[in-house]
Amino acid sequence: MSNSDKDPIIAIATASGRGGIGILRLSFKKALALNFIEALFGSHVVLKDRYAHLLPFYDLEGQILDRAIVLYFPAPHSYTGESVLEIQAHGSSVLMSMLLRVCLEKGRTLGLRMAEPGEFTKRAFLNGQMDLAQAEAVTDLIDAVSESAVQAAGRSLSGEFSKRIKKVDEEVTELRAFVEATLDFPEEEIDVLSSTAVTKRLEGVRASLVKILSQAQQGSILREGVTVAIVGSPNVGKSSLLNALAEEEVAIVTDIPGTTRDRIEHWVSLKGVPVKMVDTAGIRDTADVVESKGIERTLAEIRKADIVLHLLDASGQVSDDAEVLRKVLSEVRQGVPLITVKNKADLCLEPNNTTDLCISAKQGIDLEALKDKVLGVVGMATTVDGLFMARERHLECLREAMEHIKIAQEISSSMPMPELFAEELRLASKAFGEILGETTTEDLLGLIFSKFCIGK
Ligand SMILES: Nc1nc2c(ncn2[C@@H]2O[C@H](COP(=O)(O)OP(=O)(O)OP(=O)(O)O)[C@@H](O)[C@H]2O)c(=O)[nH]1
Ligand SMILES: [Mg+2]
Repeated sequence: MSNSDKDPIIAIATASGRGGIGILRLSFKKALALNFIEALFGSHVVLKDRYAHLLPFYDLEGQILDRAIVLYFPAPHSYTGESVLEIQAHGSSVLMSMLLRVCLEKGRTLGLRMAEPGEFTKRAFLNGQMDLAQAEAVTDLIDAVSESAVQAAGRSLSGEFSKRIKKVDEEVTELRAFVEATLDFPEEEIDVLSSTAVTKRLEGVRASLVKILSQAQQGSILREGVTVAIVGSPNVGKSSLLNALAEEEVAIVTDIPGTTRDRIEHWVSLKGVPVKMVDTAGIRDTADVVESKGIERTLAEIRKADIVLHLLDASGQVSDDAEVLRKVLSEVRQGVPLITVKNKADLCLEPNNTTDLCISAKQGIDLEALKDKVLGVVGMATTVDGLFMARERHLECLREAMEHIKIAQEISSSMPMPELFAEELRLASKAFGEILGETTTEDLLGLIFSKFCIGK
């Protein structure tokens, strides 16, 4: 039998491992509250709403396992919108699994089962405590890899992203209602679509969407991060650059060409944006089997990267194998920015009269400019404050909505067909609804929540 959204559920909410406190959480229908309190703590126990009680917790044989802080949140004033019991015990992973096992045993007759990943949040969503974009922000907050990502996820969680979506959806819906109202008066049809009121409002919707889309795109970069492959001839200083940006000795650096054989990745935070820097084997013609394999990996990295950073030697000491490099750089996927940077500026006697950035990985010269350049090509150069977190799924919905708005614009400027116009607006609204989870299918919901951690 498959699990139901109505079953009482339990999970350990805290991360496994040693910790001061470990928390178990149960969620169930309000009608079962007294039964659960009795089953877990005994018939004499009465719990006040949202009040911290210190209670002994016994195993099935009546042995005390721990004294725990117990909180009872009656429905609907809880995370899930159901009634919730929270048991805060000492954070030992063994103790936590014992408590979990005993709770499952004691709650067996009440139908208690282990929660699936994300099931608490799924219930919060199903019970209207939050919309889907907010629910997704919960796990984005937990998974955030930088301070900016935390802030952005927090903003989405508090509903800022959803509010923006709702606002533009409202504009679309009003406009649709306005046009649909005229369908009842066919003699006025022709004027309505091309009227300045409609074109202006539609243009306003498009402008709002452009803005939301660009901010959502930035937000999704905070979530997913950016992968930068550092490539170039041997000895140009790729590994030195990785170390300089990582501010630690991640990769081996020597003056022997062909030092790096394998790809070495390291996450760095560039002004709050998570960036995965990938150092690669220097590219040249070689008979060395190991080095060749390394260079094959370099090619694979070039194909995978969001940005390719092509490092050159500014000192003239490394003669680039231009032919090999040209071939290699033709591997760069279409639309992926290629940044050419010269290294060893400190050894460079002539002034840099190209537009290429000239840095020194070893001396730390102009690394800030390099960071700005990297952030610039992904549209993150300006401040990342005030962003909200978004996912690829949201971007797809926004792009779809945008398509429908564009078609509506074409219709309004060329054909007097209010039905078609209204239909495009309806489809745009549907795309917004998918972001918020109003029109999302059960399968997609399952997929989204299955990516959560257990206990959330
Ligand atoms: N003077 C100077 N030397 C540098 C600079 N950056 C790197 N080097 C030196 O250049 C040599 C090669 O540096 P690596 O970082 O190992 O070069 P690489 O591109 O990773 O080389 P492979 O792994 O062989 O492909 C080392 O001796 C570094 O100390 C720089 O900015 N200035
Ligand atoms: Mg190297």
